[in-house]
Amino acid sequence: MLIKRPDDIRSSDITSESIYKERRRFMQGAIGAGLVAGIGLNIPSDATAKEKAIINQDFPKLPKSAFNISDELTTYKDITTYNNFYEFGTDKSDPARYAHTLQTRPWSIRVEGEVENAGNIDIEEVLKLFTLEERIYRLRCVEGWSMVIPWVGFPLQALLKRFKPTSKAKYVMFVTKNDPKQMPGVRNTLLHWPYVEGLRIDEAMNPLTLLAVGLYGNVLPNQNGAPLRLVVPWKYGFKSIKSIVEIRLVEKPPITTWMRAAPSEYGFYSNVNPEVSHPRWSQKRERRIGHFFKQDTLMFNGYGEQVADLYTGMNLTKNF
Ligand SMILES: Nc1nc2c(c(=O)[nH]1)N[C@H]1C(S)=C(S)[C@@H](COP(=O)(O)O)O[C@H]1N2
Ligand SMILES: [Mo]
Repeated sequence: MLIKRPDDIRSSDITSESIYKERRRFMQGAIGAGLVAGIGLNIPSDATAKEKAIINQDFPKLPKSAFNISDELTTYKDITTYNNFYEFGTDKSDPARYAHTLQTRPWSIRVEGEVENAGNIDIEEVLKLFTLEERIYRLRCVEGWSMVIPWVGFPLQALLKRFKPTSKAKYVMFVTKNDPKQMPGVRNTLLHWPYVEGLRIDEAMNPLTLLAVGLYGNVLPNQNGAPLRLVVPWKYGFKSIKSIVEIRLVEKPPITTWMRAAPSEYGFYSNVNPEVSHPRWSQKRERRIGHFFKQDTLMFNGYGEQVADLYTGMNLTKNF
């Protein structure tokens, strides 16, 4: 995020393999890598045999969500090898390389603060209690790249309601695990640990806001935020906090990790907005990982119909 400028992405992060794939798609015609309509999730036609073997193993028959978009899916390989998870290093390839040291069992999440029933919930209980579904969402990183990810998850509101937020619960704060033994990157003082994110309560309760436990019909790989991570599709990727251990309902907006690191660059809202530039680069266009040409970034990442109402009357240049 902070470290690389979008211009750096072109040379170093778009692999020659991706460019090769893009050319092949181009030759195959505009529909290119069309999706194989199969059992369970759509599998990109260029998925390797190994990828196909992984896909749909853990959650084979997921209900599809009405919120699913029809954009071509990013490949399993790109989604799981091109990551931001600074607890495991700042390079995009670091999380896939180093996150295997994260122990995701036993794992419990503490829900506390302005709730009637503060307490812990074990990840196994989470998997039993909530109805999982497939949610295909765009993810737009503040750096200028994007992906299309078939998540497995359930609405955050279902979990919050179980703990009964009080009338003082105006914001929700999320906290990532912070263990230097399992997460070598937290020795780096570039960011303040643990990683913290926040939402306004109405954003948290919006039906689009997801807690994800998997992707491509399989449990989340550690590098994608196992065992439980947030997904807020109309906000820049960094709001979607990984490997959550604490959810705290609060009265005041929490100071998030990126606000603390660079308050003039990262605000509390961080809504995807092509009209509001990052101080060091434009947000008008984005590069879909696996594609060669850039495309226009959509207001609220294309989710305006569902979420624009949340911001009526607000100045989104000030509240960036
Ligand atoms: N705990 C934690 N969560 C995090 C991050 C991080 O460094 N630490 N990076 C964020 C950023 S900048 C992005 S773009 C997304 C990337 O999610 P993905 O790797 O699953 O695509 O995770 C977000 N969640
Ligand atoms: Mo990001």
